[in-house]
This record gives sequence, structure tokens and C-alpha cells, in this order.
Amino acid sequence: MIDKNSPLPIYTQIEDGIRSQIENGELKPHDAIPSEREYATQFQISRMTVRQAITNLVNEGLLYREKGRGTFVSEQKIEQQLVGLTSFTEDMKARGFTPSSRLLHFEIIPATAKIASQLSIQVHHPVYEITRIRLAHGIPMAIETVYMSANLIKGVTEAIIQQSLYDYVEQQSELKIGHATQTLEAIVATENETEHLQVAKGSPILLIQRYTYLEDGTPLEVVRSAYRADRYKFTVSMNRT
Ligand code: 16G
Repeated sequence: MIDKNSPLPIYTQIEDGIRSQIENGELKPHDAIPSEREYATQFQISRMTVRQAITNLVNEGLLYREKGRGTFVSEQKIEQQLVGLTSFTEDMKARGFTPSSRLLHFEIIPATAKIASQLSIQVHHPVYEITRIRLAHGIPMAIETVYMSANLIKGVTEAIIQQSLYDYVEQQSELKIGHATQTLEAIVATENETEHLQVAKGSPILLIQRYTYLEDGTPLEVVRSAYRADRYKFTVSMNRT
């Protein structure tokens, strides 16, 4: 792992070494890495140097420390392409994860002025208000609240929401989902989100707000999705035109 003649600083070499052990699977999620003392003895370097390398990897989210227990490898993040308009169910299946949902709230409410204008419906017309925890292999990934016109999409039930909303819209309602616009920003998890996503107080969250439209331009849904920043990263590819 260490070449003392290399122009690269020793701590960078340690960082790179641990990083490649994680990438090639030699170190797996939740494995303990050797202690500072062990690295220091093995490579004949100071513990300060080792600490610097490990702290950098902790700050990057690749490792996590547990008081009194040691330092461990984090779960790898799910990498989500910000291209095609896909559903959570499709995204997870495409990665070989089993998607599931835990329903927190399901109600038909009269549209507020804000929701009515976002969905282009009359104020007080009925809308579904649905909040679900979205899980992959039983691990909470996101907490998501959807508003949808109940006059547009009829017959949504708890059983349907446990499965896929997009499936219901396209298969049962035979409507065509066309396009969406969304914003992505960083926020700090609220207490409620912290609890449901099983993350530490004050954890960063990736907040996506999506407006989805049918092919004919009718607004379909307004969505607020709070994704765990320790489990998710989003990628976009760009062309210089
Ligand atoms: C995704 C969408 C959400 C949509 C849901 C449908 C984002 C940020 N949000 O979570 O807008 O309502 O999928 O999922 O990607 P479903 O078909 O699995 O119910």
C-alpha cells in the first residue's frame, strides 16, 4: 500500500489503498478496518498520518467511526442516473433490489390553493395525499409525499400504493406519463425524516421535488422525495453543444 519513494504523500497512498480495497470487494460494507496503531506499525509511519487518511475517508462517507468500537466500511451508494423518467419501483428492480413501501399516510383531502394551482385543478377538489417510506431490500432509502388529483386518477387504494403508482396510472388507468421537471437540493433531515430513514440527527438529505405531466400536458403529480444522502448519489451526463 505504501511506497516511501513515491512523490504522493503517505496519507494519500493509504487513502487510495483503502479505497481500492473497498472497490474490489476486499473490504465489504460494515467490515472493520485495521486500527490506526496496526496501520502505523505495519507501514512504520506515524499514527497522525494514518488518522489523517482515515478522517478524509470518513468525511467522504466511505468509512464510519463508532465510538469505542472502531472504524468500518460504509454501504456503497446507489448511483441514480438523472435521465429517463422512472419510478422508484423500476429504479430498484433495475438494480436487482427488491423494492417495497411502508405507507405512513393516505388520505383524500381538498386541494389547497398551492396544490390546486400546481395540479391545474380547482381549489378544494379532491387530491390524494400519500406519504410512503421507500425501501430497497428492506432498507429505507427515501420518504416521499405525493399529491395527485383523485378525479384524474380514480380508485387508488392502499394495496395499489404498496405496489407501484406509475404502474397503476399506466396499466389500470391507461394514461401515458409524458415528462417531468425536478429540482434537487441538499437539506438537513427533520426529526421525522431522521426517525423514518434511520439516520443520525442532523444528517444531510437530498431533496427532490418533481412535477410530472401526462403526455397531453395534464399535471399528474407533485412529489417531495427526501433521499438519504449516505445511500444515494445522482449522476448526469452532459454534452457541450
Ligand atoms: C419516484 C418518483 C415519484 C413517483 C414514484 C412512483 C423521484 C424523485 N420520484 O419515487 O415522483 O411518484 O417514483 O413510484 O424519483 P412507484 O411507481 O414505485 O409507486
